[in-house]
Amino acid sequence: MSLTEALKELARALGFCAVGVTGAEPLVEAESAATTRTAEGLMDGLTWWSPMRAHASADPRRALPDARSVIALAYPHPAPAFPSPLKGEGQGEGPGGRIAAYALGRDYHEILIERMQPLLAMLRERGYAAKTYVDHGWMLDRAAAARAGLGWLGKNTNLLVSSTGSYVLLAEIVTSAALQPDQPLKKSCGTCDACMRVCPTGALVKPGVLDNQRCISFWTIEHRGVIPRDIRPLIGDWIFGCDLCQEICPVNARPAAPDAAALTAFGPMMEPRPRLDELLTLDDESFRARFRQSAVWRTRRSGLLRNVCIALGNVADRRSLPALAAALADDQPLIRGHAAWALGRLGGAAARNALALALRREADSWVRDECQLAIEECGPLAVPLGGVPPSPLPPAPA
Ligand code: B12
Ligand code: SF4
Ligand code: SF4
Repeated sequence: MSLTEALKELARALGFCAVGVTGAEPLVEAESAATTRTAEGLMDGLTWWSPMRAHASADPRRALPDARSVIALAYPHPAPAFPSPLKGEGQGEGPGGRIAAYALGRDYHEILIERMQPLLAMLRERGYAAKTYVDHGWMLDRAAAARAGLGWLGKNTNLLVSSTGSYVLLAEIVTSAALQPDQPLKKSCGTCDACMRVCPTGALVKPGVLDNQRCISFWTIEHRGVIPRDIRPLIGDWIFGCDLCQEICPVNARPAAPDAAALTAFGPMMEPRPRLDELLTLDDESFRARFRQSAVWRTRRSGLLRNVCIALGNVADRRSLPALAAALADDQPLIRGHAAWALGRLGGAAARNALALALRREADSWVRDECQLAIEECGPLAVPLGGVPPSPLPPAPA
């Protein structure tokens, strides 16, 4: 058996659902796509992204000058537990938020790095140099996978593995070994454009082209700080990532039976639709205990609770009013300001009272603005607060 065949066999035994090889030449077309998108502002907001990074990520030899081959790997992640419910459906005892399926178990970066170790060992035992990449390394993962014949790039920009779909995570091993290359697949989405039509924000601006600044996944995972007011209503009940353009994909609707052993690497799955008002009670310690092992950790507490407030504002279930009112006293202004926005969406006298009380003690100017705007969205005070609210509040009705 050749080294290429041995590596592929081992990769499959390790749970990778697709493995292919491509040469270590630069990913020229992908670099051009990345450069164009960067210039057009479609990558704006990713503070760690730059044209220099795009250029470096397209060159597998950058970190390993004697590289000859790239082994591209796809690992399955659990599919969403159920399709997105309609608004208000399945809310049980209180409204729930949605977490993208890839993040429901253990952080995939760790899983893929672990699973690649025997492949690295096989290469190194034979005297070859080898370097791993999983997502955060400087590599264009999808482009490498497509050139290595793992699947095709869908109109939702994701790599679609034939008979498996896009619920996969990608990794590469760049090596000095001269392996037998595979050819790119001659497959495409054809006339289907379901993902482009389902995207609630219009983020898929052209087939295969994503405007980062419109993608829910960007705002809920990558963006630090305040989420613009015009974006908030579009986020729906997503609190980490978004799977809508994958859930609709017909290739994902009929996948081959998932490798149960591979999925066990993700460990116990967290609740895919956690209660939003409960999440709002997490302090730093309980947030750590609940999410430290998961990709959700990336947002830290303040980012996740910001997202939770937005989801609560969108679901607009009055049962969440006490939790949102309590969040107006959080020590993080980011959470207080988004909680104020959510209360404005709920509206009514109780929300208005809570906002007016918060405004009296609030020192942060952005949170004050959010409180004032939210008060304007609520109905008039049912019970006057017993004092003249600070300007520019309208006078309480007699
Ligand atoms: C930055 C980033 C994001 C940004 C997106 C920024 C952007 N505009 O690309 C944000 C935070 C929004 C994001 C979201 C998601 N991401 Co992300 N992300 C990345 C990251 C770190 C870099 C991507 C990148 O280089 N973009 C630059 C553009 C130019 O490259 P590209 O997206 O690969 O685009 C290719 C295609 O669009 C294609 N193309 C170009 N023109 C055309 C035209 C047509 C017609 C077609 C069909 C294709 C096509 O060529 C491009 C080059 O290969 C990669 C990891 C990595 N190091 O590569 C993960 C990665 C792409 N993300 C991943 C995942 C899982 C997601 C989410 C599904 C998570 C979620 N559930 O919320 C969403 C999907 C959103 C979507 N519809 O794409 C996986 C994708 C797995 C897969 N099956 O493809 C990756 C590879 C991480 C990993 N190692 O597994 N992500
Ligand atoms: S992840 Fe969501 S917001 Fe982003 S392109 Fe897909 S459907 Fe649109
Ligand atoms: S939904 Fe249709 S167009 Fe979009 S990625 Fe899937 S097959 Fe391609």
